[in-house]
Amino acid sequence: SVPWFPRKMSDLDSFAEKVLEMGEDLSADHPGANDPVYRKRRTEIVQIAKTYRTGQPIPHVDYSQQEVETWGSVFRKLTSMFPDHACREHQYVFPLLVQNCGYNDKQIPQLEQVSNFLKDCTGFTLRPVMGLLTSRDFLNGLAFRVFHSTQYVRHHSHPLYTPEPDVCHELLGHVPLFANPDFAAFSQEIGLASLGATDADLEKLATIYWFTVEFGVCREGEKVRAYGAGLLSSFGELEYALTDKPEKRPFDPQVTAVQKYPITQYQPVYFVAESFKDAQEKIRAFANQMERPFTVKYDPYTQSIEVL
Ligand code: H2B
Ligand code: FE
Repeated sequence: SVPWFPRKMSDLDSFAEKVLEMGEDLSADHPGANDPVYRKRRTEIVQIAKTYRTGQPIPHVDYSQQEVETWGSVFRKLTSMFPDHACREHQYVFPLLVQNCGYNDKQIPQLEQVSNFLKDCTGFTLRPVMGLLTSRDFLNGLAFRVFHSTQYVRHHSHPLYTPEPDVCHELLGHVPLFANPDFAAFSQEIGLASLGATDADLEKLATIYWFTVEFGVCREGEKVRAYGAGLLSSFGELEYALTDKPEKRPFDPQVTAVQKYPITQYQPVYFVAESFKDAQEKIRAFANQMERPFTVKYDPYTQSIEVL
């Protein structure tokens, strides 16, 4: 039987409390695990995600000075690297985020403002999330051009490290690319392919997501540049990825989908996309050969999925 999947945007409300391990709790190796003040603050912030429902504005978070300083360290370090490492689409959008959404090292942009900006660019919106969702739920959101975003900040003891997504990773790594129409279409294509996919196909799509949206690199003339958010939000790996140390293979969904990868160390292999349009077409072809007894189409007027 076909796994359940959301048919309309408000169906995403059912994911609100379904988070994996580091939701309200923190796993033992998290830098904030033994800091009760951090844990309390995080619990406070994730209440927003827990009670958020489709159509509501995302409530404002009044970030503390300590949180802003952590963001500031990440912001300064990464923005100094973007000119030589980020892909051209990221570099095009970044100044627009500075102008329109208050991106700077003195304040943490609010998800609501960023979400409205993305909506104007590509129809993508942000939804606050308590922590990691299952791959299925997370990818299903992309079918609606919805990106589940954390709203809390990593622990201040390690400003340049986090074992899980935090608002710095989302805002500096993911958000700029979702403002690009071709990248938005590519991401939605993965989302549409994930609706009602078998567990085996879903694992392949999650692997493709990993090697593209998180760790993707792309060709720019003679050079290779980063577009994956995991790279764009990690100064160490961003540097490493573009050197000759790791292997670079052409992006091909059939091959990429079955590549093994470590999650706690730098990637030994990266896949190089020719362009987001090309990558989108390849994903569509990949989705067409998946074993799914129906096809799906997104209707932006009703924000719902048509099943054909
Ligand atoms: N959940 C959240 N909240 N953010 C993510 O970036 C994320 C997720 N990534 N769940 C998913 C899993 C990813 O690792 C793939 C699709 O498995
Ligand atoms: Fe991410």
